[in-house]
Amino acid sequence: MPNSIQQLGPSHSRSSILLLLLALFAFSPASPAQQRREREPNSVYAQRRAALAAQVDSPILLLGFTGREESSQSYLFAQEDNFYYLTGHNEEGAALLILPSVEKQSLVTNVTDTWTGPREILFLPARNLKKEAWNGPRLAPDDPAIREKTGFASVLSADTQLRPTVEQLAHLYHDFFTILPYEQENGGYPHEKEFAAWLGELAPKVALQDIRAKISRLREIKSPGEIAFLQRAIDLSVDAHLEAMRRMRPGLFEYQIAAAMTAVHLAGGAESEGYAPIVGAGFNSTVLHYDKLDRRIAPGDIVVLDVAAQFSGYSADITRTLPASGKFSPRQREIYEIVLAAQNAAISSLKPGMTFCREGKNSAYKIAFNYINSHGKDLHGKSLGPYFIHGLGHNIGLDVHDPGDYCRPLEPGMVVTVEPGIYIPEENLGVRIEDDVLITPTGYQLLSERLPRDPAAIERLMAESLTAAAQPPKP
Ligand SMILES: [Mn+2]
Repeated sequence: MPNSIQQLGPSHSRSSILLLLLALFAFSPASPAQQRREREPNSVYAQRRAALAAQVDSPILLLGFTGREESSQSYLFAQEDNFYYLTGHNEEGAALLILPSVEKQSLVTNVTDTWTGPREILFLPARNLKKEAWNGPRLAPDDPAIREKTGFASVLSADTQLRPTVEQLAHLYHDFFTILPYEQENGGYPHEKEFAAWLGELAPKVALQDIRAKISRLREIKSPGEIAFLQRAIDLSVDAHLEAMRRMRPGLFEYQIAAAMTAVHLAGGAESEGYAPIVGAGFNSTVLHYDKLDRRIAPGDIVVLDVAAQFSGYSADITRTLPASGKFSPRQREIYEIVLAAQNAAISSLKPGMTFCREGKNSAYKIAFNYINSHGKDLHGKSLGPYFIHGLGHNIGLDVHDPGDYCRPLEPGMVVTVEPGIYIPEENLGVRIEDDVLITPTGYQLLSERLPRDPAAIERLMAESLTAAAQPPKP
């Protein structure tokens, strides 16, 4: 569509071009929304909001993503994770207000005047038929069944009622809670900055407090519904890794293995990849977040596949390391077995109270690190500890790197990855094995157990498919 501007001859005035640009802006469709296959019951999202409301003494105001976060043509709208966690709402331009469950009168600026409105409000954009002609129907505040659909008793217009509500609250409270901008990876930074600035302008006397840590704390413990979604994402990812084991051949490009895995995810019902697939052969196996995927896999290569699906918003995170030709070399097998034993030692230690901290007596990281550091040597006779260059794992959930503090003791209901690795660039040799684990009251449950890790089992599976491929087709 922007190309049509070039068809305007020089005779057109600047103002007509400006008008055209305005028209394009006004009528250009927002990005289509990513389909989420399933959703938890509304009561689950309501419980999360109630848990948050019980922890604050001032209103919480959150803005969902607008749908203008990216200009890429392949961008599919996907709600901001914290907003989705509290609402299950996956459409553009929504806002959320949660009032504290207990009013503390001392914190209200004018004690004779208190908030008598609803205790929580979902703000949605008004129906826009022009946009719907492009993108399909969206929920709107005046839908007859909007309360049942969203689980909110009060759904108001984001266009006309959000601003006056915020202004009214600004007269009553010293503080608002929102998600304050920070500049870490995946922080949603420009969106947060824009919203904080808007709030600051609208309510200049109100101090903005950060609610992020309180939501993160809730997100660390998964609900049964979240665990079920994660299990579906994990199962699809296991299927994809099994397919990769069957297909792996020297001569294929890394991207062809990734494509075969992605196809399994999508055909099985995944909405998308959990993250950009990593398929790294040879030297690329030592690049942690390798993203080029353009090497032709050579005989004798080792191949790291860190690929997983997203289902209903939740991402798995699984890595396997395969011998390109179907059989590990003695050196590859030696390093593989060290990583596997380190992973087994770390996994079997998992239970409430253990941590992923680098230090401390309950550190599962140290169990893995110490194993790696005391087994095997590099080409110079040195210990392998320095080749384990990342942490032991992280929480997974709505984000493949879900919020969490590595040094916080594990609790039942957390779902974490366990992913030790050894990366020796000098030998073109990287090995990572990554599995997804649910922490239970007494220990752990390995959610990705169906996918072989044992090197002999992997070689057997690869050999079976090579034999099958060598058979003449059945008549
Ligand atoms: Mn990971």
